[in-house]
Amino acid sequence: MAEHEELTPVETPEGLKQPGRIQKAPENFLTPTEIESVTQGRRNFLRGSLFAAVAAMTGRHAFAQGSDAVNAASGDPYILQPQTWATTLGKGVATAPYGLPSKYEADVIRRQSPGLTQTTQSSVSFSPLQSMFGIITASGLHFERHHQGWYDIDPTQHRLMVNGSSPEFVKKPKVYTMDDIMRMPFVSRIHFIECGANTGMEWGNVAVPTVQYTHGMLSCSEFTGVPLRLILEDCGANMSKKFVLAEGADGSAMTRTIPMEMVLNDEVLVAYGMNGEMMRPENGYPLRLVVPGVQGVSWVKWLRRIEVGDQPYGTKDEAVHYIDLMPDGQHRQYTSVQECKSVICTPSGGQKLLEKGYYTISGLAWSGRGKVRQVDVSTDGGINWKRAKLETPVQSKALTRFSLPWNWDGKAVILQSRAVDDTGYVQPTYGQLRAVRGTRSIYHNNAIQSWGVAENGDVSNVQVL
Ligand SMILES: Nc1nc2c(c(=O)[nH]1)N[C@H]1C(S)=C(S)[C@@H](COP(=O)(O)O)O[C@H]1N2
Ligand SMILES: [Mo]
Repeated sequence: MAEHEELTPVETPEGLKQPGRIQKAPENFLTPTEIESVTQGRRNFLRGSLFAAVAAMTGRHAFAQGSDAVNAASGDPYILQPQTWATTLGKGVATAPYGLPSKYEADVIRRQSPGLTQTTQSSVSFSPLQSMFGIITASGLHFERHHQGWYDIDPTQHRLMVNGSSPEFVKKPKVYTMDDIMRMPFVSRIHFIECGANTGMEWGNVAVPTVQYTHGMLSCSEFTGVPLRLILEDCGANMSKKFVLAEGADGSAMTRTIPMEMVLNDEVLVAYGMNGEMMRPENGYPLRLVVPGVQGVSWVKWLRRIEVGDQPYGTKDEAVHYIDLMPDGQHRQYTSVQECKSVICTPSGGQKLLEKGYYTISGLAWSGRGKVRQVDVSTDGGINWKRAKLETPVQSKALTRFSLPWNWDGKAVILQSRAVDDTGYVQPTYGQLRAVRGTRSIYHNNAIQSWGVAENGDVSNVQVL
């Protein structure tokens, strides 16, 4: 049987050029050479990528308006021709023993920000929020933040040690193997993780072009692991001590103070699972701390030690980094909870609305304090607001997907979303945030994001006070 043949690429028929289409950000297109490097070893890739370009233009970013019949009538070859995939044998089962995305999705990848120094070990890759659906981040698209690169640690060589800063704080200090940990009772919970520096460039009025770079240090997964409380009790820890220290096994000496209060309510997990499988090496395999609602840096990866203590540790990543520079020149320390925030992902910066007409505005909202209660969307730069629909069930300290139907009349507009959490806290404007926090901070920017839509349909990052 001959290998799969690609269809001969055909010009997009006029009938397919429908209203209501969104074009991807130009930088989110891959060149054929880049697609080749992603789909290496595939035959006919050039033809395939041409076809991909056509498919991308008319595919899931297109908003069909009941015009299939029109297309057929105008002679759409994709509906009239017998397709290769209907007339030949497909590929065999398990030709891809571990399933991968379609090659036509090769532009949906993590990226380093053009606004940051392109380093390798101590760097960030951002999640492509503009291309994601629902609330779960596919594991291969989970953002990465490493202070000294990542490791694929052999789980048989990984250990977790539990001790006290003073011997009487932990009666039976222990060293656990992965086998020990995985025999214990576990829970699975869906939570977002956001780096405290997410949206940090915007403090300094730097408008990075796409939502991937403004908000992409954000992901949400189902995590599986053992509540830290159980492990501490197993070691006879004195649970009335106020803090624990979490330490990673990598060379960055990542150590963070976690309030015992969070451990006692069973939210902090020693996790090994992510989205139904062992977590990915980039995200801390085989063991990481999950600290729901708290900034990413406290989610210590490659977790190797927990110490029980009676005061905050003030480690380098608590004294020098992840602190908020206030207008009076003082630093605010331990502002760890990620406050309520939201962002529109489509349409968003770098995309283009190709025609006026119907669109579904869609985005994400979250709060480190609990559930999202409400999201409002404005299409006039914050003067009028409409209540968006929230996809249910809304979960605590997890991403929440919102959407709003919208008819674009072809005029220049400014799109915004504003979230409210179940404590009643309302996501601030830039004006409100700067009034308290000044302009020179990096961390914990949860201000309302604005996307300007120009008359020609170009969407760009704009700041509204
Ligand atoms: N051991 C260790 N843990 C770490 C880090 C690290 O460099 N080393 N980076 C932290 C930071 S700053 C963030 S934002 C999150 C990122 O998690 P991710 O790479 O799974 O997205 O991990 C945190 N845990
Ligand atoms: Mo971070």
